[in-house]
Amino acid sequence: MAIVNRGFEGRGGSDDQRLPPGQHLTDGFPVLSASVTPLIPKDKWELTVTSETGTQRTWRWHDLLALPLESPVVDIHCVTRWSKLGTRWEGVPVDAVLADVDTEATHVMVSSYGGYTTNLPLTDLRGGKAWIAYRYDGQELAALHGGPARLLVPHLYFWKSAKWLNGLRLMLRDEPGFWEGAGYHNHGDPWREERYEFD
Ligand SMILES: Nc1nc2c(c(=O)[nH]1)N[C@H]1C(S)=C(S)[C@@H](COP(=O)(O)O)O[C@H]1N2
Ligand SMILES: [Mo]
Repeated sequence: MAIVNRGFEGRGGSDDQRLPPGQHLTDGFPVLSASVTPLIPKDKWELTVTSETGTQRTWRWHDLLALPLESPVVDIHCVTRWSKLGTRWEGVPVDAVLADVDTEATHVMVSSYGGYTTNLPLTDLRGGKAWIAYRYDGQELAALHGGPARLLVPHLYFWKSAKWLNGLRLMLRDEPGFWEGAGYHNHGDPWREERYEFD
């Protein structure tokens, strides 16, 4: 297993400075799921990356473990107004699964076991800003929180961090995901309070 284990620091400053507008701190770790928790054994888990031309590459559990491991420590912000500071994750940068993908895509549709979807600009997933996380706080990521593996995109509201990650579909045009098609903001930057469609 390749271990790089770069450390990451959350945004600096006092707790207040780290709290985006309209958010409050929580010490717990609330569970927010639009579906029942799908239970995916690791040896059945797959992540399929599909390019805009239809070329697919599927990563299985042992493929994921062979990629460089990073340990981001990040603040997370749910659009329902809770934020949690300094959460400790381990996972693989999304860059690693996109490295060999030949694409002109501008956007990505992320999909989950259970049917959840969320869309992002490709630039929000690249450049060391997003991870495929499979450990949380020193333990295997619990199924309730998206295990075996979830997306972690801490600079956007947490609904973009799809649990039970199963697919990344590269797109030449943007399309709304589950919440984005139901009145939530297309982008979801907590520092700009991009909560709802017309914010
Ligand atoms: N597959 C899936 N991913 C999801 C969700 C979901 O309902 N299904 N909820 C989102 C929302 S709104 C939030 S706040 C976080 C919650 O993650 P947690 O339950 O680990 O706190 O997961 C996000 N990812
Ligand atoms: Mo959320």
